[in-house]
Amino acid sequence: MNTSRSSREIRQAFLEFFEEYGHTQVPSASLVPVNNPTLLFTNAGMVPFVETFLGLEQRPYKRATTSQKCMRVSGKHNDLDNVGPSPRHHTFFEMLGNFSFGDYFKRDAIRFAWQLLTEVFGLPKDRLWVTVFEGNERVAPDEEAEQLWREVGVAPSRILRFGEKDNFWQMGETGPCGPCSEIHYYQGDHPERQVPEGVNSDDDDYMEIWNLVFMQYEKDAEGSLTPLPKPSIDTGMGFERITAVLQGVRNNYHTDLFVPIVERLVALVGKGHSHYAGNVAPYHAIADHSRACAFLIADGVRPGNEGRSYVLRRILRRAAYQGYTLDLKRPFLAETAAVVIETMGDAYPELARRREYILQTITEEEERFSRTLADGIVRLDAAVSRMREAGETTLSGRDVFVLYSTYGFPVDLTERILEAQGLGYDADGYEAEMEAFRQQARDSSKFKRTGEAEAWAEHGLPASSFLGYTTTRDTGNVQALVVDGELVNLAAQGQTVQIVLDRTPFYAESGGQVGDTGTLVGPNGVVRVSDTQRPLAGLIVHIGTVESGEIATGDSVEASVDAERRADIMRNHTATHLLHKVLHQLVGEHATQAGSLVAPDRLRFDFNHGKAIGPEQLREISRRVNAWIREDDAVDWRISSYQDAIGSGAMALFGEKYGDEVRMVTVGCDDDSAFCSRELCGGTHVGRTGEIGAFQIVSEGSVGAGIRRIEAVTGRGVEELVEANLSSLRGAAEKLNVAPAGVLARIDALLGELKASQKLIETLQGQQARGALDAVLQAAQDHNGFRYVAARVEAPDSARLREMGDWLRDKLGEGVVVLGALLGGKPQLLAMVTPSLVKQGYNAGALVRELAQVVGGGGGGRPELAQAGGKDPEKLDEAIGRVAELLAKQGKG
Ligand code: ALA
Repeated sequence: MNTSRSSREIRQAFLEFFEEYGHTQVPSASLVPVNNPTLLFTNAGMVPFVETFLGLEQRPYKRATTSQKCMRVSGKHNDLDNVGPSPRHHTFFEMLGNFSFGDYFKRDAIRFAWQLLTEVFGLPKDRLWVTVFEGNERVAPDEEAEQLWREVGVAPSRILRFGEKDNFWQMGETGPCGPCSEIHYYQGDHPERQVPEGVNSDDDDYMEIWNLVFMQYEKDAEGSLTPLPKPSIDTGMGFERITAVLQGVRNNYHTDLFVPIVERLVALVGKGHSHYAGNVAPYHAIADHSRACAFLIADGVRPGNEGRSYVLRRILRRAAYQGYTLDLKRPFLAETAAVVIETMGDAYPELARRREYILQTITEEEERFSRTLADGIVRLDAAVSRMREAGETTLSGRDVFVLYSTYGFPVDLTERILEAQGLGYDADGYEAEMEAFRQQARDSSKFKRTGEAEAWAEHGLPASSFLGYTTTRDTGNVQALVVDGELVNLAAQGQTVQIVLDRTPFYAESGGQVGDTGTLVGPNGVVRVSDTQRPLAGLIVHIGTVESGEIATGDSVEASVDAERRADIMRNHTATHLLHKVLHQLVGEHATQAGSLVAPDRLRFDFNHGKAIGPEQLREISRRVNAWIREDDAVDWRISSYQDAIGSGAMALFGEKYGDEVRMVTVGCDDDSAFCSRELCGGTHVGRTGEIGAFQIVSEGSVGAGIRRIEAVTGRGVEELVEANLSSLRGAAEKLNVAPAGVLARIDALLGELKASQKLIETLQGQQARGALDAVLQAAQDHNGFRYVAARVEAPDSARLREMGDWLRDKLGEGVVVLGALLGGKPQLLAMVTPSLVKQGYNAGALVRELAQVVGGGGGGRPELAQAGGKDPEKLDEAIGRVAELLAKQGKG
């Protein structure tokens, strides 16, 4: 065995071995599965090929080999809790695999695997074990595989049978599946003591390294198995494990994949290697999670509270918390993630490309977590105080769960804090909450398929050729007509139809570009096409209504796309590429596409960026795109291999699935061009940027955490925008009676005038009110040696009424004030009595109570100040009129 092989060489050796046997090397797909919102993460090498196995998608090759980025943190394959303590479990890992899509089957799969392990990797045969499926009520025991293993030279005593759990593989509750055969490796020190019982046991000396799945069935939601169109092969070798074996170490964390990360961490913690040796679990968990975080963020996932984002948040916070237990109290994960980027950036260029963004995202989330940790401690303290008051010593499972789920507060931290205070928590209650939570996660990871694609696949139609890159009008033959979900031979006037032609210039909606509209004119009728869709790769379906006559299969039709609409779409599509590139230049490389709509009237572009883009920067973006338009650069495209395209710097989109052959659209990039965009794209584009005419951003905003949206118009859209804006400007100028250029100055002047007028109104109102109050004061009457006022006034609200009362009372010095006003049509009364008169028995509260009765209301207050409301506005004057009489009564008392 060659122990000096680096992990990079091992990966390469695997892929090259299969390439020699006619397998196409396909780059790893994104960790975020395409078109599959229900599968959280790519969790096996076969995930990108699911539709190929099911026969729904054709690829240009029948054999493939990959090193696929995988995550297993939720759903059926969930290893999170083992990560750290276990020497060989990971959240993120690489899966090496070889695939046959209806080409070779068991015999070659077994032959290849054995040859690679024993000849290329040089593993001793007497340390290898293989397992096969023992069968169940539906699937027979895999005697064939057993026989084939014997034929390649495996001793019969080393071939074991196991049940469904180990030897029947499925990705999720539904989807492609089949019996499998695993290869295990004995890594112990006593090969002579190997026993069959060690395989699939807890004994660490025995380790599964490779799984060969004989894909034969599709499992549906009811659990029934339907044979696949063609038996296929899917294999998965744990890359970290085989690296450990070939580097002669028993722990994956001791391979060159992890050592550099752990070393950086040891340096950061600063407690030396002996501390690491005594605390491997947190060191290893952090190393694992640093990889997961870097790769997830590189694939466009951001920390958040739902789905994938939540998983990233949990992993990142789990790592931050492990650091906390190592006394790392400052953000540190960017440092360990940087090692991941340094060591794996060449195999996975997306890491290197998005380096700054990855590190920044990690640090921001760590900072958020340390604030949450502080909040969680406050919450926990409050819960502890409540417990103490109630004389309890056990914190409820619900509380512990809420701390965990809401504050990301790890349960062992809660436990430690409680313990330190002689308290405990309800572990069973917590487990029950967690189980309910896990169940939810499982339910949402179920694998589903769309019925539409399935239905079309059943019709088994050949792919249509797309002519629309070079023309908008051509002839084609009707291959299939569907009315109400059924294949028909004829559709008549008024019917809604779906039509497949052998060739068509109509573009089917994809990559954000909307489907074309137009007409299909046949010998006996006309179909108006209102949309074009692509339910399956390669299948173009025209959706429309038979406008006149009828249309039949076999008809030769003249297919005409609405050319003007299409031209508008093409302008917007090319402009989207220019915008994307300019965003990279002005906002940063991380500003990658998160969604896009290319319609005739506008383009909408969503991209990853954490904050709003200011008006000046928006103007600069528009200016640059327009400069590019004026450069009139050629827009070219060519088909190339994915590798070459990426190698030449083309932007590939996260979450997009690319075949081996891709279409690369290039704008500029030659010697005389100041600009250059290269993007993988199947859409239709203008021939030169000058055709776009002009570009104008109409809005910028947020559409979720970390995602911004720009909407813009081009060509005719800009014309319309300019016209609409100019016409309202002209309208305003006309109304203001100035030239358009003078509108702003005129508005400023008018606003100034308006403000001055408002001020004047306020002053006059104040004066008027004071005048009225003066009159009230003048009319004060004498009573028993003091003066009082009793008057009806105008007041806008009770606060102003109160102010008036204060003013009058101050003017009187000693006395009584009673005011009545209608507020919102309802009578309101206010009474005030100065302190010396209160001593003599006068009482504002008693006054108001009696007066309020007159106006049909109630209220009261203190002897010095009281207020009341009533219902009967007609009686307000009568109430005021009774003041003298009431004062006379009070004075006597
Ligand atoms: N898809 C198989 C696995 O993940 C190879 O084990």
